[in-house]
Amino acid sequence: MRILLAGLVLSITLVTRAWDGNSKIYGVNLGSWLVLEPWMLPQGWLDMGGQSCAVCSTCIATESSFAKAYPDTVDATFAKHWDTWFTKDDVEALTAAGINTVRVPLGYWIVEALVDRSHESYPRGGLGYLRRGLKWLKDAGIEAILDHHALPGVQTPGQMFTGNCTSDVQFYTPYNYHRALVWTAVMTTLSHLDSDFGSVFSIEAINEPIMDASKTPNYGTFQKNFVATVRAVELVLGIDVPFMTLDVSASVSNNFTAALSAACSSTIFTPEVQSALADAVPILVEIGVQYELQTVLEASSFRKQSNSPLTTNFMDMNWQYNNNSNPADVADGPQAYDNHLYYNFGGVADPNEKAYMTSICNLTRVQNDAAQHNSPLWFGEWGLSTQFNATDEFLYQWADAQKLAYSKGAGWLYWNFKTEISNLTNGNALARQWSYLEGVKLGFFTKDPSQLHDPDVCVPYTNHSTESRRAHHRRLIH
Ligand SMILES: *C1O[C@H](CO)[C@@H](O)[C@H](O)[C@H]1NC(C)=O
Ligand SMILES: *[C@@H]1O[C@H](CO)[C@@H](O)[C@H](O)[C@H]1NC(C)=O
Ligand SMILES: *[C@@H]1O[C@H](CO)[C@@H](O)[C@H](O)[C@H]1NC(C)=O
Ligand SMILES: *[C@@H]1O[C@H](CO)[C@@H](O)[C@H](O)[C@H]1NC(C)=O
Ligand SMILES: *[C@@H]1O[C@H](CO)[C@@H](O)[C@H](O)[C@H]1NC(C)=O
Ligand SMILES: *[C@@H]1O[C@H](CO)[C@@H](O)[C@H](O)[C@H]1NC(C)=O
Ligand SMILES: *[C@@H]1O[C@H](CO)[C@@H](O)[C@H](O)[C@H]1NC(C)=O
Repeated sequence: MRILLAGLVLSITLVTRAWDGNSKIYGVNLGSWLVLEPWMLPQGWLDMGGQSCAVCSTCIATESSFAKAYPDTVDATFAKHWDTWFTKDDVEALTAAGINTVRVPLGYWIVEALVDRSHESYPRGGLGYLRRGLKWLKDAGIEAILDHHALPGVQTPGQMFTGNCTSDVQFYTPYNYHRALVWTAVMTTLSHLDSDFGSVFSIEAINEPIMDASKTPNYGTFQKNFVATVRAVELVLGIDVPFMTLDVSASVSNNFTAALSAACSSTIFTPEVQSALADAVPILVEIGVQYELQTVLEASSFRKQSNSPLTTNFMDMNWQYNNNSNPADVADGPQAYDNHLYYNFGGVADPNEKAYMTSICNLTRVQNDAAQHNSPLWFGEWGLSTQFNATDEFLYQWADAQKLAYSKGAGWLYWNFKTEISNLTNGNALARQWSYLEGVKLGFFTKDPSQLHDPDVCVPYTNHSTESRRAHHRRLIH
């Protein structure tokens, strides 16, 4: 439960802030909303003025190249996209489909002050749409994970989802780690103090860093600083943080930004955390003005009595290799882990039905992660897409088997809640294997996400007995 004192208005909102670790996550990503990936809406992107090319660095195929090409109209063009790609009707459709959680991919540029406009360009105004969407989700009882999906300096080469398709990866540097921590301080503050953010229970530090840890220097230190930044903001808010106490002087107890400012000089925080908090203060003041949150941020009693901490979230340890750090080492309070699994890009299983089923039914990622203390683990991205032309009959099984595998962990979040249906996507050919709502419509997903068409779908692929294999063989032939 959290209590917000806004002036004379006392509002009490029920929020199960800390994810209890038991309830399963049945979720979807709100992809291509606040970080637009043109491949998911090819016609819509062309209509906006974007371009299509085989190598995304060679044309207008990302938000930054779009913003650079259309400096005068980019904000209005994107406002229209934000307004229409994810709507209240979508929230109703997700509710009807039993979805209880969403993962919201965000760019660093949603905190506009972090963009260095001398050489970076991104659309402005996304935060207003994020607030509106989170409020709808809260009202619908759907919880949200804020996913820092596109990092300052770009965290991985050659991808539309980083907002800037480039081979020049600059995220793993002190300057950009710092910007990501400031982003974290701002988002943590809003998650606790802006009632529209009431659906948020977790923040993910970084989506899909480079897998080869030798190319992500000091990522382990960043992980530590990420947790420390979230907990530092929470300590100022009066939320219990293990082994730490902070006296917030009465003189600032009605002005959160002032209290945060004062906390920056507290030596209980490392210099890097102090400086991230300090840089977040003026940004919060600005956001307060822009979104009429001044009362909440600067003129309300903010100390919490019973608010629970956010769940910090990282890609799991097994995402990386080559002497990588273990995010479990830096946990301080509730923390969860994220793994992504796609078969269509290759490298997971041979491109045929049997190999896919054998692989997913034997998946050991949950146990492997648990052995590294990376629990709870959710599968924050997965899909029905395949390297071969899948039949409808296979997709029923493929959906069931993946849901079964991922539910052995904390649950799953499908990529994506929807994709475009147009001539450029051959009607629903793209949506059939990438859109959850289309998959529900086509019957691949059960109406209740906790259910399966066939709970025994994996029995033939896990060698408990030769009898079960035969039983399945009959079913395939049938
Ligand atoms: C998975 O199941 C198959 C079929 O029963 C079995 O042959 C195999 O050894 C199992 N393990 C792995 C890792 O594939
Ligand atoms: C994209 O990334 C490159 C390489 O880091 C950088 O030089 C360029 O300024 C970035 N572009 C934008 C528009 O942010
Ligand atoms: C709250 O504190 C901030 C940071 O010190 C300051 O800029 C702002 O004026 C204060 N607001 C009020 C309403 O006192
Ligand atoms: C492994 O990483 C740690 C911490 O980042 C570092 O101190 C150590 O030198 C690395 N070891 C090797 C063999 O690269
Ligand atoms: C898959 O279907 C498409 C469209 O019908 C066809 O062009 C393609 O050759 C098929 N691919 C395979 C591997 O069968
Ligand atoms: C798709 O193409 C057909 C035939 O060219 C055309 O009649 C129809 O209007 C197009 N639909 C859309 C949504 O563009
Ligand atoms: C499955 O089969 C493999 C090899 O055929 C075997 O090593 C393994 O122990 C079997 N697993 C179970 C659970 O029977």
